[in-house]
Amino acid sequence: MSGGPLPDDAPEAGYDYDMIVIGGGSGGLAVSKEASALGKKVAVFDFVKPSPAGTTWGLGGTCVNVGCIPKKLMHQAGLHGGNIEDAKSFGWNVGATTHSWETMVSNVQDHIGSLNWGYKVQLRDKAVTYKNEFAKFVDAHTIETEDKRGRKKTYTSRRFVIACGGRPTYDADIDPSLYITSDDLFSLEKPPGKTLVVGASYVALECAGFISHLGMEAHVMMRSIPLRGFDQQMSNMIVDYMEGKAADADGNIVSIGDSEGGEHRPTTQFIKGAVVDTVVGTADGKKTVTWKSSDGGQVMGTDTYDTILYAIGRQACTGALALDTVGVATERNGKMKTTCEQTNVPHIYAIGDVIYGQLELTPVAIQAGRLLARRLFGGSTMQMDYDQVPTTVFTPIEYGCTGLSEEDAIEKFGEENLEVFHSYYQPLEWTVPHKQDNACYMKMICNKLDSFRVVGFHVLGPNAGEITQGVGVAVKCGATKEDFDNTVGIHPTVGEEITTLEVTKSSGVEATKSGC
Ligand code: FAD
Ligand code: NA7
Repeated sequence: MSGGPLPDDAPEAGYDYDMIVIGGGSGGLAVSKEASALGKKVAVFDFVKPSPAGTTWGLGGTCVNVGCIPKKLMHQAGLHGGNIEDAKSFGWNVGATTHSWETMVSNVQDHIGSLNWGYKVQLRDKAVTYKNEFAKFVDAHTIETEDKRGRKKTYTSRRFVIACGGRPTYDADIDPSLYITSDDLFSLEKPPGKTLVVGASYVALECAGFISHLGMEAHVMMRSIPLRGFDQQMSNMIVDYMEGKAADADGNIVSIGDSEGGEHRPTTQFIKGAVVDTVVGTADGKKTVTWKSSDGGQVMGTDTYDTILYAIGRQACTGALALDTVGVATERNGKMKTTCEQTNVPHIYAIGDVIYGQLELTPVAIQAGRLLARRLFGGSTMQMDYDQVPTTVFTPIEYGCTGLSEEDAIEKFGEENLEVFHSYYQPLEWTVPHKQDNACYMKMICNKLDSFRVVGFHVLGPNAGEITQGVGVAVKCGATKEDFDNTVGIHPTVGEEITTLEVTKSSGVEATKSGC
């Protein structure tokens, strides 16, 4: 179809498609498959511009290629190192072990390749047109696209869904050839070696965690607090664990591994209250970093690294969409404010990481996409609920949570109206290898004014994600503390702790444990 902009109420048959989706990641694939299943003519455009280091990848977006999937697999690779150590205590005669980064990357990338292929097959089976072309708007109902050979085309659609996600933020003051981001890490051909991770959130701590657990030195440069937005007690406990510290029986933070017979596990060094000042490449390909205090002040230190990994947040990829030509408003970070996933332009919708003020998580993008398609084309009225979304940070000690952080709960309900039940605990499987007694912790935040309804749940320990997924359902259903107490535990599991929490923070009674 050609011609100028079509009126918004033009018959759907007048356009090339009923719906064009820009971005074939978690959200874009979900919304396009659902809309097609509901009988609509749908096209999805997905194109990956190479990172400054030249990395590119296939269909499926961030999660599959440079996010959740390779991250979780490499986290698992790191945990296996610890499992091999633990196995000795269980009687296994384990010889000298080494880790091959190259083997891990090759196998992880093979799996990703199979997922990329699987998505193409799914789109074909579900009659969604897939174009490996980069899209931008030229008018309200038309996009112009460009493929990798520079060939341009235009397509029209009745509706659009912007699902173009985000890419890592780069430090404008540092030469990008001197560092990498999460876009590059998971496909690095050689091990990163001694690594400085800049940033102290989700991506930074997860990557530093598995790098150190794979046997390389990892330092984290944290300019303020860890895991901004997450419960700070839990976040600081993660840092303590990564630094090789944990609470003793009296609740004091001590270094582990120092005591005789104590645990020896890989640690990560934190450079706190600091930001990068300069990075200089050395003749042998290393990078010398100088850092200064984050209040902008004096130079604090310098060190030389094999790799610098920046994980200082992500920018929405909306800058290249020419959204101003169609009047879609964006915030300073490039994200869009939406109402029920609708932008300020009625026939243009947004889902996933590009929505302003919402969680950047794969299942959130998928759920929002599916529900949007069902509302648009299936007569559904079901809205996406962005509250009480469970999530997990895959640091060496995993952290799962759902509902409010303690800080947010206090702000919302008032400290006097909350009761926090908490406990340190030791997974049974940690006892034989004598792993730290009080590194694992759980707390349940309850609203006293509402039958002790659980408004926040937080757990630090092995398999935290698996536990939190189940608890997430209960919390979403409005479970009270009594509901958890009345549920019979599964023994001996870590999860049974949710049924036995007794000590309240307000009582001041020690919640630490020493052994089983
Ligand atoms: P994306 O998946 O980013 O997809 C957007 C797609 O659009 C991309 O393929 C992009 O190349 C393409 N595109 C962009 N612009 C255009 C254009 N103009 N034309 C055509 N195509 C375009 N979430 C979790 O739930 N659990 C985790 O454990 C987790 N771990 C993560 C680890 C890392 C290191 C990172 C970076 C993220 C992680 N996330 C995790 C977040 C998760 O990956 C994102 O929330 C999710 O991928 C967002 O999906 P999306 O559909 O919004 O965008
Ligand atoms: P986040 O969650 O946006 O966090 C960014 C982190 O980087 C945070 O610790 C920031 O510190 C820090 N930061 C930001 N700018 C700088 C500079 N210039 N120097 C040093 N440190 C800086 O980003 P992530 O990449 O971890 O995660 C983004 C999403 O991807 C996340 O929601 C996951 O779902 C996947 P601050 O706290 O602001 O001081």
